[in-house]
Amino acid sequence: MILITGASGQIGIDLADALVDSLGPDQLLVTDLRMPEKLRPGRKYDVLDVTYMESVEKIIQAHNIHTIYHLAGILSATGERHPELAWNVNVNGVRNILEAAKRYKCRVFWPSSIAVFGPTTPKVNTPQETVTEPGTMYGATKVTGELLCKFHSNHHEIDIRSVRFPGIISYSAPPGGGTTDWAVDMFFQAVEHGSYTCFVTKETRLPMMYMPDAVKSMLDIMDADHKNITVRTSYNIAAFSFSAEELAAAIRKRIPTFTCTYAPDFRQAIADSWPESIDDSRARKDWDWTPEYDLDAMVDDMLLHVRKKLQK
Ligand code: AKB
Repeated sequence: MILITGASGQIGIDLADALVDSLGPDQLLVTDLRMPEKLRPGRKYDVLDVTYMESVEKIIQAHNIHTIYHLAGILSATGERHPELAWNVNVNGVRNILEAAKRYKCRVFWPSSIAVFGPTTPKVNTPQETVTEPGTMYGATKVTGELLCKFHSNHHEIDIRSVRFPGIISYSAPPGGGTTDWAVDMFFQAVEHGSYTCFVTKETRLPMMYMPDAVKSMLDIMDADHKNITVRTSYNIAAFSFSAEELAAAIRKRIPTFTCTYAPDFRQAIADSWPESIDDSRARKDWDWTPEYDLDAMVDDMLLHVRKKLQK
């Protein structure tokens, strides 16, 4: 059986749907700190706090888990406000999962982030192997996680695969506590209210990706031949980059009355420390990574689904 941790989060909901679609029902155990209000068919639910090793082991044993998508984690903005929580959940969580994967011979997917990069990293077309000196606690936990993945892959021969996600745009579940959340909020506010106050400046440009491509990246890397995986920290992956002003313009093309104002807060400094664009040639070469959505296709699809969701 496959285990997803943090399954009620932004990525977990869509990944679970994709796994149920491709594997059929009853292959999936979805877990989070609390049971969700709405249970979906085709999967089993349980409660799991990944910071407790005994709980992680119990779940893996009880459900005969062979593959783990370890998505439980604290994002960048929450991590800056609650650094100890971020360290506990992100570092102790991944440590427990990797330790359990070693004992029970599980394969693991773990998401890293562009947050491993920082002010001293080249900002444009950021290479796979480069300076990783993040200024945030979230970034520090992701660098540590990447090194733990590499250590366990090399020393214990666990099959761990990872990608460095950019900001992810989606409509199923809201992101929580990230610096790139403005790109999602802008769609919902544009459809609901026709206006949005953005918490980064209009010039802020970040790498982003539409959720179907994020899900595709996880399934593709997990399907790839073991011998082709040459990066055991985490792979750079990219789809497109845009500034807040460019996203607002793309939405305005479809909703001409939409207005966007800018009121940067503490998240601006985090955004300023991250790359503008990412070189993902290694992922393309090793496991044929290719995103399907460009900016226009993403905006069209997002507006369609957000309108449906908000009944507008
Ligand atoms: C965040 O903004 O914290 C995340 C990320 C880029 O890892 N979306």
